[in-house]
Amino acid sequence: MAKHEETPVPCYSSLEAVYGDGSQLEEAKLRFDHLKSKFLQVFGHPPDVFARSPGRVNLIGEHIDYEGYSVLPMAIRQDTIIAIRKNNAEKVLRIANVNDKYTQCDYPADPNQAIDLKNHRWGHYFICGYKGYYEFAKSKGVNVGEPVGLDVIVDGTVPTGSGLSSSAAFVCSATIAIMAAFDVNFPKKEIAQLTCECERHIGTQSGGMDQAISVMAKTGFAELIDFNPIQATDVQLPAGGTFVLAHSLAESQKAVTAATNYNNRVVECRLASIVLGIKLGMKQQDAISNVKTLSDVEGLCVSFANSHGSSDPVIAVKEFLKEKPYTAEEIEEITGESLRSIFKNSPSSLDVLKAAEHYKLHQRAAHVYSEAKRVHAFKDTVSSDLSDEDKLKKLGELMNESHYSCSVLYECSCPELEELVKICRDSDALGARLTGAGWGGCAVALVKEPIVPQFILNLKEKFYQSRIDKGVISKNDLGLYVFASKPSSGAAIFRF
Ligand code: NG1
Ligand code: MG
Repeated sequence: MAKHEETPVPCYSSLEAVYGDGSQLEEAKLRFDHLKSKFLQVFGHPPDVFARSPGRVNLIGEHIDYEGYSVLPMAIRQDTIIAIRKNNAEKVLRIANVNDKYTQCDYPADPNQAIDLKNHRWGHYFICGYKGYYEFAKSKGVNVGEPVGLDVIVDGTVPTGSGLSSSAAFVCSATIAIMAAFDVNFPKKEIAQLTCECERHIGTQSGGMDQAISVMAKTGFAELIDFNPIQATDVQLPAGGTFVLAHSLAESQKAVTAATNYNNRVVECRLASIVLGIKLGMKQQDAISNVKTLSDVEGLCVSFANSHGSSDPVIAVKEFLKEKPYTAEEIEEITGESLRSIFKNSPSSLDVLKAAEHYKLHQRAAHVYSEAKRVHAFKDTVSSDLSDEDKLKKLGELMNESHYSCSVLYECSCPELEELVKICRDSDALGARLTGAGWGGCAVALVKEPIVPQFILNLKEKFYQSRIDKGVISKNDLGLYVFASKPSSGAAIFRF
């Protein structure tokens, strides 16, 4: 039997395969019916086909996918559904949304169009998938023919800017919907790779975690995702624990703040790895040309650590990267080349250089290497012969350590997340941490199943009530911001 990730995205003729037979199915039926009637109303004909892809919560392994390290997310039930139909009459991509907040975006049916990053629009994420599909299909020798128009309606339930990957749910469902409209399909792992590259058209130098889990998830399992090549290994979480997601209500707009937040960290990691490479004996030019990520110099760091009786790459970080932030000039002295020249082929990195005052190489590298280890410790704990109770306790500790590292070394937390994580721990979570890119968005807490209702009540009282009183959120919407989550299924196509 082909491995799960080698098989194409499944195509179903009924909703049960994805949404089960409980209350989720009822909700899904309403959404699909609404999409259909809205499609008819906006475009004057019914859609041909639907695609869906879920959001995700990352359990552990933050800001290390783009450094080549494995991560451990699970899909959540919230997803993006897209209804689509080819429109041969007009060479226009008409992207509408069931939510009136997102007004219709029209684009030319041109796979070579540039995305206007200076003017962010929600429809840009669809264009990421559109461009990516054409690039990929051509590379696979698919006869793509002349571009045609597409009529599209989007319905997303993953809260935006929440660290739950609404963006990947959108990009993946868009890409898969476009493929379905053109009657092609590919192995899931190839779609995971392609959609990761697609999303980079929006200007963030993302790793591939979100797209990989959105496309490859399986009901009932978290997945250990490896990169280069992308691979997913099922992880069955211990019985008796539940992951609760809670929104800090600080929205992180990654596409807008990339230069100072997300891409800044990608650049800092690249600089840290080049400097480590040089300090560990590489020629300057070799390091600049060949070292892309911290995983590329891990071997050198470990060899150094070995000579000190350890296998921990952080030993090399402590030895060779100073704790005080580096100025650009200090790094250029080591590399023998200007930072502008090192990043000359990456416009989004040049934006980072413009905005940056200094570079914290020690802290970022220490986070990445230690977080990469925690992911494996998490996986090893799950498959160990500890009791479920002891496993859960250990997983909680690893989550707490991960949060500390994100907050102190990687500095991707924010005051609201700190407050929320503290409240989670004070309310007897076994562990709690920010999830996703950070700078806002959600925390994830591991909670013993029997206390989940009380735990959620505590959060409501200690974190949300004051925000309800101030009118930041409405009491009726609380369920959108704090909820327990089970590992859900990945992308799918529907033809009814
Ligand atoms: P969010 O911001 O939650 O979508 C981002 C990246 C991931 C990963 C995490 C941090 C994108 C699409 N996703 O996730 O690849 O790097 O941050 O672990 O940029
Ligand atoms: Mg995202």
